[in-house]
Amino acid sequence: MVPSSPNPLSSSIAAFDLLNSDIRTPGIFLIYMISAATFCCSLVVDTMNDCSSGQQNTSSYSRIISSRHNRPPTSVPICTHSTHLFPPKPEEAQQSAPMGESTTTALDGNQLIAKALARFGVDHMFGVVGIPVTSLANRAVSLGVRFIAFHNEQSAGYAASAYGYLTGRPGVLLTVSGPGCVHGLAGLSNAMTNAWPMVMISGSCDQKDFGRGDFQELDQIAAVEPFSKFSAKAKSIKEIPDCVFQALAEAGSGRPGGCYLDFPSDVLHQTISEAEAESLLATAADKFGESESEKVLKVQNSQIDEAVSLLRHAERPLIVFGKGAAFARAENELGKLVERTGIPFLPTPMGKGLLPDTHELAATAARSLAIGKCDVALVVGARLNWLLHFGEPPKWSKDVKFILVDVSKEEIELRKPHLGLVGDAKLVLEKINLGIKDDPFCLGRSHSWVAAISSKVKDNVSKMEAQLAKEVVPFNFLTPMKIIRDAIAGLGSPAPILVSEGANTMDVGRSVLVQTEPRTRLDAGTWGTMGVGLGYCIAAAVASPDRLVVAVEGDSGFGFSAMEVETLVRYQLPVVVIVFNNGGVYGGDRRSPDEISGPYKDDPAPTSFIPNAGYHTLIEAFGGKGYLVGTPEELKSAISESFSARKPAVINVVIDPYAGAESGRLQHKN
Ligand SMILES: Cc1ncc(C[n+]2csc(CCOP(=O)(O)OP(=O)(O)O)c2C)c(N)n1
Ligand SMILES: [Mg+2]
Repeated sequence: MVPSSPNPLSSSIAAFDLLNSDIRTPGIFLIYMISAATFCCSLVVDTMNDCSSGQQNTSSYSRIISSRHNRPPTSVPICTHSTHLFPPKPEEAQQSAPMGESTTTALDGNQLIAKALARFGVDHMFGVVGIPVTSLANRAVSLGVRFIAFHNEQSAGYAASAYGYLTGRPGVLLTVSGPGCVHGLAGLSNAMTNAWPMVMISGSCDQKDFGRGDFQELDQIAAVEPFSKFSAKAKSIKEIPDCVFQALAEAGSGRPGGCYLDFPSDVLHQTISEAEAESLLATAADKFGESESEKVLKVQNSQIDEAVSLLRHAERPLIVFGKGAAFARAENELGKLVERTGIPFLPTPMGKGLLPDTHELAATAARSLAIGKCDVALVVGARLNWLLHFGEPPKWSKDVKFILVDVSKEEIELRKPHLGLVGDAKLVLEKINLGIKDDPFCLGRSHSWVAAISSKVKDNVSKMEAQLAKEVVPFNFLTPMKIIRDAIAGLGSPAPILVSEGANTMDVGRSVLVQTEPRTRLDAGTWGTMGVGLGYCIAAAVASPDRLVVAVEGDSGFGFSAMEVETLVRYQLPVVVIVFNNGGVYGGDRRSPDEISGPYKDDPAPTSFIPNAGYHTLIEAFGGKGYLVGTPEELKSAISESFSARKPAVINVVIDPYAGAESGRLQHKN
């Protein structure tokens, strides 16, 4: 234990004024036996209900749908078929095809879901298989959908959410029922919070056994409700195409977010003729295809005129943008606006790179001045939440006029800006640019506001560079961060995707590491979520195969998903994970001895992990490359070798356990 003392790092970082962000059990055999018996009974019952007679029941089996978009549930003709508890082999599927139809063309629920996903354009799925979804994963693979198999649904869910962000198309997570679905909620809620498109698909227990304590039974529709913008349960095979298409379309429409699909085990094993499947897929594609992905633009020309006028007449204008603008791929329009008007800009953490951090109008290193003194702030695809101090004094001036550009009307109603522009960031910026083009204005370098910001930036950057110039061993955070920064810069374009989590590690990294290309930074995000790291790395590597992925993570942050290093090695992904190992959450034990008493006072501190843990050996256990480094030379050599190899690697960087601060830069929230 050490007495608390003022932290040299926090004061030097404070000077550099940057954005704060932020069973299988032995009993399974018994279950199989019971399941097999149930299967025989249900076959008899279901055969009586078989729709080969052409009868349909549309009243009592309508699909369970919950949508925050108030879309009226679509009534789907329902047909119950014989149920299987195990994935039918092709020949079994043929046997269970309804009488009178060709026995060579029957599809089961797994195949139909896979077809619907592939037809919608899903190319990757992330997840953990098991009862009842293993066959679904295999069916999808057979149709060209790559399945990335994880150790834990949390990581797979984070991967799906980041994949949605990076590609602009919903990332898909597959989980088993009950506990798998619960683990997946981590990813689903992360997608909702970050406004990233994602669909979680879970198998669920047999419908006729629900409520009787079935294997991994859970009311999954109720469980996902707080974390999804839309959810649906297919209660019959015929409902599958509509459910899949609608969920995928909803995930990306309006404000993107998480959607959920529930497929009971019996539905996965029902069968349908190929002809009928094709017709249902075509209908679903018609209903939920293109129209859902239309971009939102609900602004009047007069509002655009007002926005232009506010910017034109502002004395101290500022453009703030976030990951909503990154998701909308608004970089070109932002670039035009900044070049044309000469207005300084400030990205939020994941907005970094939309315009290069090195741009002369980047106000990142003068953040307090920029937000504290601006009189008009155009905020694009960024929420005025805690990350932006709610847009309130004392961080912002009380007279600042906000022009908010957001895809969600509700967000604008919540923040009550001076002017709200509802629409996709790229489309709204196009209109603003057009509005300015006819009567252009530009502040210019000598404008007092631009000059004040640029002078503050120069001042803070030179203070930071002076800190970075010192080689401190045992490592503080700055010395290794500078080495990483320079190595990344040396790679040029395409820039690597940077993944970052941790407290001190992420805070310092955000200040020091430079982003020059859009969507090249993934971090703990709006929720400050630890554990996203490896899932994000995997998503980034498969979404952008031309880019190296570099993760810079605290040892605690890394530990949340560290087993996924095996996944990196299994798929041979070009990911280098650099772990800042300071022996725990924020580093060493900072409690004073008189602070702790009682029978467990000699236990390790809640913040402490095993000192000098051999994190690099984790990846070696699976055949990946591990490095243990403690000096600048060792770090440079490990980085140079692993960056060129483009193979999975973990660099374990030993950091002084007392170099950081408790809660990093969020001590005021502690
Ligand atoms: C899911 C989740 N659990 C717990 C936390 C609380 N928390 C914030 S930062 C952090 C880890 C900080 O330690 P480390 O990653 O080693 O970074 P360091 O400050 O040591 O560089 C934790 C556990 C969180 N943000 N998210
Ligand atoms: Mg740590």
